[in-house]
Amino acid sequence: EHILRMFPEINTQLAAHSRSATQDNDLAGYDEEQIRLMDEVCIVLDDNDTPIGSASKKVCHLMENIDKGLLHRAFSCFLFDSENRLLLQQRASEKITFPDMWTNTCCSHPLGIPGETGSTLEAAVAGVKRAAQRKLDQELGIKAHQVPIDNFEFLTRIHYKAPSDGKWGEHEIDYILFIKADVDLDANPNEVQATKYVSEGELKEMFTDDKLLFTPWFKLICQSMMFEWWEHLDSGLEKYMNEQEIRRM
Ligand code: DMA
Ligand code: MN
Repeated sequence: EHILRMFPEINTQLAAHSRSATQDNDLAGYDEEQIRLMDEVCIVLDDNDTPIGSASKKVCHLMENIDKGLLHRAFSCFLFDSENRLLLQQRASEKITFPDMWTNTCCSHPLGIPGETGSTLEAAVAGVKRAAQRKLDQELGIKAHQVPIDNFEFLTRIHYKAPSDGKWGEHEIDYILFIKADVDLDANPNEVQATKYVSEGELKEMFTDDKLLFTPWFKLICQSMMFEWWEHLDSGLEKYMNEQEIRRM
């Protein structure tokens, strides 16, 4: 409860105390659509992933709040085609956090709305799967019928913190979701500037190219479990699924 006292910006109900991002000095000069998305409502968490309130995407991503301990819920989706190649995206220059960087298929936040929140792990997993289906369409133009909710697999949760540029950053409990699907892409240029399917070898090769930038969470996941999970995509992935413990990174 003390974290709520530290953050007058956090709403315990959905009443918006803080000023709308569209009329905000912190956001002057950024892309209009990305500014609008900073008004999305994120789920604020305690260290055990229990929802304790909500706050705007803007409030959750300001380093001055993160430095005081503000934490929110997120997901990272990894989509593999039938040849087990991973779909990567390069973030648009318009993104306020981590622009131009290569990363996993799709990342975002479940919203503080009924279908996407959840206090039990089971309900939270259902919520992030819905959020993943929503954002795969918004970022990459992948229609929901090609990525049915029941085809997402939840692996584990990663708690990590990463600054972006000094002013902005991430501090999240990040739900890792895998899905195998052959999909049609129609990338939204406000979100994604390039896409690429890679094999394990091709991704390792990309990491050796120092002209390419990668997001910190994608690097953390690749340095830890990614390649082991990838090896088990078609057999034995079950033993990595539904991990109860939060991995702290
Ligand atoms: C946020 O991703 C989630 C993680 C795991 C970093 P993002 O910055 O791509 O979110 P959004 O697409 O909603 O801006
Ligand atoms: Mn975030």
